[in-house]
Order: sequence, then C-alpha cells, then structure tokens
Amino acid sequence: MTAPAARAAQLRRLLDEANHRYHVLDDPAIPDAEYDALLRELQAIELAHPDLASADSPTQRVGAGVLPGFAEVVHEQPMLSLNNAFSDEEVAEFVQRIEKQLGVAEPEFSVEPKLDGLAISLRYEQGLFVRGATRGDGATGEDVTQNLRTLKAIPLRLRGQAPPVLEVRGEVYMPRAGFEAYNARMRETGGKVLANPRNGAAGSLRQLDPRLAAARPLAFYAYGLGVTDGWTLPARHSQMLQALRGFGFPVSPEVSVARGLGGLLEYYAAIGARRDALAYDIDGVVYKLDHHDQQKAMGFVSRAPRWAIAHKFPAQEQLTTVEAIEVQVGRTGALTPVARLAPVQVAGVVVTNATLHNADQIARLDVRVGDTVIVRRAGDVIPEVVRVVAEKRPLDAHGRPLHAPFEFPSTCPACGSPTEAVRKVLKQTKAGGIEYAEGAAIVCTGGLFCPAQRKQAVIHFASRRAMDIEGLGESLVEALVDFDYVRTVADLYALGLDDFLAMRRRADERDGTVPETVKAGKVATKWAENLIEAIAASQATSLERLLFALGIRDVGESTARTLARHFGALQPIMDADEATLCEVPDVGPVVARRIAGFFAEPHNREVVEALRKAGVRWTEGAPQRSAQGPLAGQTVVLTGALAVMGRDEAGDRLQALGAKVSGSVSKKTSFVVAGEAAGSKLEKALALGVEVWDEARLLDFLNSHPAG
Ligand code: JCF
Repeated sequence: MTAPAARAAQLRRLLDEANHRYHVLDDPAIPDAEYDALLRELQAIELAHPDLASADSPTQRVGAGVLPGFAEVVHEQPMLSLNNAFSDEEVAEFVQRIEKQLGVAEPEFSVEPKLDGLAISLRYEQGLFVRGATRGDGATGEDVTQNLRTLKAIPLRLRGQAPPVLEVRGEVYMPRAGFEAYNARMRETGGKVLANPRNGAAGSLRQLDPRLAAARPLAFYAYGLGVTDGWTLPARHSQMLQALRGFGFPVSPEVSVARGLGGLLEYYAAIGARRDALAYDIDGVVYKLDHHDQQKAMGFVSRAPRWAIAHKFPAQEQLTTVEAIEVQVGRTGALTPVARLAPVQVAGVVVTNATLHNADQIARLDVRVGDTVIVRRAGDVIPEVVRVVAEKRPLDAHGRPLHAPFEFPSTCPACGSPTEAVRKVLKQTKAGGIEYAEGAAIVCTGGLFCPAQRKQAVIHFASRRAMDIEGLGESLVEALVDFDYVRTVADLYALGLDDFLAMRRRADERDGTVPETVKAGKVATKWAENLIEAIAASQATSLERLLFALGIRDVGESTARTLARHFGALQPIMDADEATLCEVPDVGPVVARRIAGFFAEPHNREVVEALRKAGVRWTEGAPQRSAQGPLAGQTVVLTGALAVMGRDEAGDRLQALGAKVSGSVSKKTSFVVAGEAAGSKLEKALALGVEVWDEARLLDFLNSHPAG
C-alpha cells in the first residue's frame, strides 16, 4: 500500500470509531477540533488522490447508524450537512465562488448562530405534528416523536394558515443552565454526568420513557425546511423563517440578514463577542444565501449545499496536560480538587486550571499527573476536565503508568488538620432513617482554626441573604484573614478606618499593586468609610439571618427561619438537645446533631457572645409553633429561573402565606414552582407525581392572596 493509501485507511478507522462513539454511543473519545482536523486531512488526501476515494469514507456521510429501540425514518428529502469554514479566508472563498457563479456582487445572506445540539425533522400534516425524527446519517433517522412531543418549544398544532404538509428542520439543544443543574445532581447522587450539553440533548431524545425526556430542559430552534406540499415558498430564506415563526416555531432571535463578505464577518464578530453570554452553546454561525432562486442556481456537492456554510468558532474543548493536582478548601471544609494545566486556549481564553469537582469525579476520571486530558470551557462556567485520553498516559520503562492514581491528602493543605470522609445527607426521616449521597466528600476537620474555612465563613456571614454587608467582597476578606485582622466574624465589628487602610497597604505591597496615587501620598478612604458604615448597619438584624449567617452545616435559610420561629430566641436554640431540636418541623436527626454539635463547641458560643458584645442585635419574639396563612403546613420548592419576581422574593411571599420553602423535592412536597430551564428538581417532582406550578400560576395565586 502507498503511504497516502495507508494514512487514508488509518484516518477512516479513527474517524469511524470517533463517529460511533459520538453519534451512536454519546460517549465522545476525541474533542471536536481533533475530529475536524482528522477529517480535513482525509478530505485533502482524497482530493489529491481521487482513486483513493470510496463510498464508505467518513467524508461521504454524516453521523452514523441507527440504534435499536426506535423505528427507522427514511427522510423523503435527505437532511443535509454543512461545509465548514475555519478562517476568514475560507469564508472569502465561499463568497467569491457564489459571486462568480451567479454574477452578482455582495449577495445577501440569512445568518444565524449554529447551535451545538441535535438536528431533527418535524412533520406536520393538516397542521398537526405527526412525526419527529433525528437526522441519523442524513438519509435515515430514528422516530423520536414521543420524546419530541414533550418539548414545549415544539408546536403540536400549527398556527395560522399552515400548508397541508410541512416538514421543518431544526436543532434540539440543552441550555447551559439546565445542563449544569443536571450534572450537579448526577455528581451528588453518583449518576453518570453528561460530557456536554450536546450529549444531554441527544441522550434525552433517546430515552425510551418519554417522561424522562419531558423532565430534561430541552429547547428547539427551527432553521430550515424538508418536504412541503401546498405552500408557495416566499422568495427568501429569511422570509421563510419569518413564516415559520408565524406557524408557531421558535426561530433564533439572533437570525439576521447580512450583505457580502464584510457583512458576514461583522456578524461573526458580533455573535462571537456575545458567545459566553448566550444561554446555550454554539460552535459557529451559519451563512445561507437568502434568495431561494440563488440557492437553486448554486446547487449541491455530495451531501452539502454550495449555498451555505458554517463558520466555526474556536473549539470549546481542547487537549492539554495535567501538571499538578491540588486541593482547595471551601467554607464547610470540603476539599475541592483542581487540575493545574499546561496553558491552553479554549474558546478564545487561556485556561490554566480546571475543576475536578470531588473525590468521586477524580476516581471516575482516574485523572493523574502527566495525563493528557480534554478540557472544556463554555460560557462563564468554571473550566472542567471532561476525560483522560488513556492512550497518551505517560508510562515507565516497564509499560506501567508513570504516576499513581491521585489520593486525597490526609491533612488539610491550608491548616494541616486531619481530613475525613463525610457522606452528604440526601434525605432524612424523623424515624432516624438517613439516605446518603453516593460518594463521600473529603473535609478538613480544622473548623474555624483553618484559615481557608475562616475566609469562607466570613464571606458567607457577610453575604446578602445572611448579614448583608455590602462591599465586603472576597478579596477583602482574604486580606483581612491573611493579615490576621479577622479571626472570627465578630472581629469585623471592631475594625476602624486605620485598620482597613493599613491592611489595604500591606495587601498592595505584598501583591506589588500599590497604585501610583498612593505612592504620591494620596490615599482613598471613601471605600473604607462605606464599608464601616455597611458593617455597622448589619448590627441590627433578625434571628433567622443571624442563625443562617453563623454557617452551621446543613442549616440553610429555610431551616434557620423554622428554628427562629419555633424557638423565638437564640438562647433556647443554643441550649436545646438533639431530641428537642428534632421536635422542630423538618429538622431531622442529622441536622439536629449538627446544630447541637455546633453550639456544644465552646468556640462557637464565644463567637455568639462576642457578636453580642460587638453590638449585634437581633429581633426575638414569642415561640411560634405553627405557621399561619393559606399555605400553612405546605412545603414548596422553587426551581428554575422566574422571570417576574425572582426566586428569593417568591420564596419570601410564599413564606408570608405560611408555606415552608424547601430546597429539595420529596414525596412530602406540596408543590413545585418551575421556572425557565428547571432541571433535576422538576424531574424529581414529575417522577414522584408532585404538583407542578408554572410562574403564571404562582403569580395568579400571589395576586389573589395578598399577605396579611
Ligand atoms: O444550528 C445548527 N446547528 C444548524 C445546522 C443550522 C442550520 O441552519 C443548518 C444546520 C445543518 C444543515 N442548516 C443545514 C442545511
């Protein structure tokens, strides 16, 4: 075999395998950018050696085979793929070819973001949704009608004067927020995390139980047509999209019309600048000749139109190597492993660290120092390690891995205290039954002796829903703790102007960031004055805020409020034993033990005493043993984004009506209020048959029940 022939065969094998993993198994093996590079190499070889081209080459098809379990759908009109452009030059060539062939200057294009989801086709007959299919290999897809029916974005009946037969093509995708929520839940319960939102969308459509698909936050945008009957198409693609909107399909609000190469590149830059701010992942933008007669004149090459192209953005996944694995310590003492990476550009930003989440995730990935890994950065989420490229693991002379599996340190990296494994409580019952999350968190036992935990404790204490000290941000707290101005939260109340100014000076000198104005003898003091004022303002607070601010593990806002109402004052809470605490509604044995344990610690009692001495006052009242109001005795969970009033305010209003607002869904939940992009909680509510309200219903209820 000649060298090019051998390489072509090798590339086809690699691409076929990667294709199968990605499209069929939803378990990608190499990053998209790597796949694209291999495919282009193969295309180049086949172009230079036409005798090597073959019908079964990955360059001749898109996607892969059909999985068993769903019926096959033969696409009456094949679902096309798009050619890609990776540079401005390639876009210029695309435009020039069109201008030359059509003899027009600066033609108009319909332009849109290219979503990173799953292409589907929706068929409507007499205005009714009759069948939905995945693209599959472009010629044959899978019938996923039942799952698609569950997407609210997909109309079941068309609006207006719809044609007798209409096939609409578009992209099903999972918004980032829903993807993050889903993965957070999977990490907690030890389930399988999704590699990326694209896999989330594809996997959901492949659920055989449509109820599972229904609970996933999937969305859809229409971008094209299949067969139609009885419809005189508008002259332009952009007008056709307008018409689809009229029939009730979601069309991206980002679609626009651009003229000539200049217009395309301008659009590319404008969308690129907003890429991180979009609610979903995109991997480029699509340009399509706007006039249908011009499209027709350009025609097709194999499976892709000559009148359209996808202009790709820098990939969201890249290969790099792990230089070290370090651990960071959070407020509750939980150790979070972080991979230090050889710097790599991911989606336009240099990435040097990625989160490894927790011990279970490290074990699942088996990531080790020296490993080559796929890192992913999308939007403003923290970059993460998606997987290890096992074949590239460095080996010793005996072919054994050079580095051992990562082990969590037995002492805290911030304070040297021993670490221990703590299983996170998922559920608890009054009878004493406890359900744990799958994996264990490794935590530092140093408590507030540990500077890392002290910093986080102060940040939590100052946060908006706790003591609400405006302006006391993370970097200030770091410096206050590092330079020993603050050992406990009570120390905040003793800080004066000189302390803040001296501390700022020391921090700037340490970091080499002394401003020129300060060197010239001018010292800004306004920020410190404002801060002192904000700290003083926090002295008058409520018992529930104070309880929440203390940062007792597993005592969130809702539990703090219940405790405050039930006991009315702090002293009886501090003195209560576990059995007494268990009498409080929704306080189970685990939380009772945490509260009693917290106040059994002399140090914690001293902090409360010091806060009192520092002038912190909280409202106390008579014990209130049961809630009043139309929602008394009901437990409500809020999830997803609410558009009109926000979750915090909605929670306050529901509480004012007597409801208990909880963070997790169980059989005892009275109802769940689900906003935009609701994720695992909605999923659980549906699975348990718990009533679900949308935002409109909530607003109706609140409007008809003004708080007394
Ligand atoms: O958003 C997309 N991923 C997308 C894919 C948008 C389009 O307008 C497409 C596409 C694939 C094929 N148009 C074609 C013809």
